[in-house]
Amino acid sequence: MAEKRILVTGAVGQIGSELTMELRRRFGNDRVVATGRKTKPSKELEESGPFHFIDVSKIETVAKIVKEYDVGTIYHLAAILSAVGENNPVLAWQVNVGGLFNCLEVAREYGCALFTPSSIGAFGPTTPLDHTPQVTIQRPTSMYGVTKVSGELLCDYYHTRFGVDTRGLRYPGIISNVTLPGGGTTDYAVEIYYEAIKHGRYTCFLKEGTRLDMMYMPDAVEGAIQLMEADPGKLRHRNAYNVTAMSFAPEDIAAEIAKHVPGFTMDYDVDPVRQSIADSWPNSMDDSAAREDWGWNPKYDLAAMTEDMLKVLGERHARGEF
Ligand code: AKB
Repeated sequence: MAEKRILVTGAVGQIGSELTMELRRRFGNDRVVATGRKTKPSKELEESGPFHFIDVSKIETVAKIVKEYDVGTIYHLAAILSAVGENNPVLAWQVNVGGLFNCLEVAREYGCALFTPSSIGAFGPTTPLDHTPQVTIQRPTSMYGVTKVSGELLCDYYHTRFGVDTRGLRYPGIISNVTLPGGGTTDYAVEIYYEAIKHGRYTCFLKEGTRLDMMYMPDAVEGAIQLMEADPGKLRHRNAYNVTAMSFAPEDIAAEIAKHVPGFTMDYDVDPVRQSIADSWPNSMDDSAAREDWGWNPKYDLAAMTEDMLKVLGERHARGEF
């Protein structure tokens, strides 16, 4: 019998574009079906394996692909990020909750395993903000957070009630150099590298002292695949695991960049919407449950990530890509 295929939704997005290519490298190009909603995929993504446009808020479009390709695992990444969600709460609910609900229903019907990211956004101002425990108060104040908590509950429900193999990670801010993030609160930590290379300076929309958990993309991709490959018997949590790799404030990342970009400077022009979202999120999470249950062990800290980001983006800039 042919091996079941893997479906990635949101494959054109920040995480999806890199996760899809890594899944294709590991499991074979033809085994990984990439999907997006509107944005044109890169040439590499489109030509290395199957690609389709679907709309996760229309269940029949998800079911059709799952049936046609005999999908066994869904990486459901299509989502609206926190700042965009705050500007358009209705859209955030429809995509983040409606889309996940549809994917869970399809997973139930066709017997698929399902990965979906939760976020540090699933926490709120009444959560302990330092060493945030795996199981704790979750009363977020952003619409994004409301959709993430709802999604975690749905994953728990589908696992307990229907036996769907649901797995998830509470991602922190993800820093990457292939596809830009689309409207999150932690985006400053990506933009700062592009601006450092282009202009040697950056204006930050979060204020000094705003500490948040962060992670470099190679660890984010590895974590998702590692969790999906983990022994199901070892997984104590089916909603989402806390995972982090580093925690820093804007001035820390600026200081690290300045070690490589002489004369680099940063000033601040605070965006009140994103600042208030960031203030409601943890400073640093406790990810010991992920370490114990399935061996989470990120490789990149701030120094190693900064070195790699500046090298990769420096090469892209020299090629005239931005
Ligand atoms: C966002 O800032 O919205 C995301 C997240 C932390 O979930 N990057």
